[in-house]
Amino acid sequence: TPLKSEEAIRSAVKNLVEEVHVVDVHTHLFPPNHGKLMLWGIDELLTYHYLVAEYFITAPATITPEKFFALEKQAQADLVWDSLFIQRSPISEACRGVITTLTELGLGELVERRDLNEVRKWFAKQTPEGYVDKVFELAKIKYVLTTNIPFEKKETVHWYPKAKEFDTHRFQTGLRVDQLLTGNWESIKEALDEMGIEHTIEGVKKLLEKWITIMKPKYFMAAVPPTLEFPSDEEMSTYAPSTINSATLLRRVLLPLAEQHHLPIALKFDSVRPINPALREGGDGVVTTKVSTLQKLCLNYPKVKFLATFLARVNQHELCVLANKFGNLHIYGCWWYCNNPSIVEEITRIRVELLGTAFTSQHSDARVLDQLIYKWKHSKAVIGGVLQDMYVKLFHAGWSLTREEIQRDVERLFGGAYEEFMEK
Ligand code: FIX
Ligand code: ZN
Repeated sequence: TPLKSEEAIRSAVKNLVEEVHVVDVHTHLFPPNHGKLMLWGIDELLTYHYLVAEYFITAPATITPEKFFALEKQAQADLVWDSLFIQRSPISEACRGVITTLTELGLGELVERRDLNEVRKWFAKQTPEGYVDKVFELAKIKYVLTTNIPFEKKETVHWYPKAKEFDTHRFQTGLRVDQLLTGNWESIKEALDEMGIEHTIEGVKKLLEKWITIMKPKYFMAAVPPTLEFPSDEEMSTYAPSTINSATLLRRVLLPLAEQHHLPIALKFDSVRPINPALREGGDGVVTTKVSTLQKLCLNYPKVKFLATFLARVNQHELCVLANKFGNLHIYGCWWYCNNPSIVEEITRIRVELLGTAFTSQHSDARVLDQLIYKWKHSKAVIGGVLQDMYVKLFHAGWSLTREEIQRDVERLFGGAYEEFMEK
């Protein structure tokens, strides 16, 4: 039965978005059996690189990044807590996220008392396995995609020579290959040596094929360095066979592998790393690159599927137009510096207006398990609000809507469209 009024539509959309179980198409999470790689709990939340960067804007000159990072995690967390939550109100998006998370976990009273040590005691009573269940349930997650880097020893020990079981029901893998696009030959060489593979382009292909067999990834993923230009065939043909750089690794390794193994490539554009190295993970910046690099990829490689997200706000409109032209391109999420309510709202409006439901409205990029709770709650509030407006406009245009129809669309925007794209 059609919904009869604007109010009925608004309330149905609000409720359906709140209740939908999401596919989180990009995170940096690990399952419990990957030991220390699984980050969770209050001290990890407080030392998230977004908060560490924010902390340093306020930190006294005596606490340099070097000194800060030399401290124990708990001491780092104490500094962040004192500066960003006690000395001033935690109104930034990253700070508010910590509060939302704790509140949703039922720790509102401890937050009210600003009692960090009691919060720590609560977390000390959780087990990693039990906590994964709790967070997935609270955040309403179907499954997440993880970031798995075959060039990072601390990760590969969990896979090779003997692979640990991966809870693929809730954690699906993504093969992260930034080293190819940055042409980081040193680190590629190390990974080749580890498996006794020769140092050639063919060798890099072999290496990645091994990792595809081991990790069974759903896609390749890489951040695109701002300097990477799509090389012309002419340029490619002039490379000496021995020259190994990012252009060769892209054209002769990554793209052919993606095609042969039917693995989409998820790209992230517009980050520049690092603009302040002392801040470590928090030191990366945003830069506006050319959306046409992606257009050339989509056009020249029609058999390869691309997932893409851009960090620069100004590129969002151009990206939507591109996605409107290429069936082998799927937009996902509002990444990092775009994952703020004001920008999520703007981006979501443009996307719905140009693409309907053929995109993935958000990914969490969570590094700390608990962040799933706030990232999804905050995003859903904004995206849900935008969708309410869209459906109300459609209603006033003369289109009747049922709750089931809205539910179908909402499911697409929070994971269904991604799954349809992956199955294409
Ligand atoms: O490249 C990425 O996947 C980025 O998301 C991260 O490197 C970044 O540090 C981050 O966590 C942003 O949200
Ligand atoms: Zn990420």
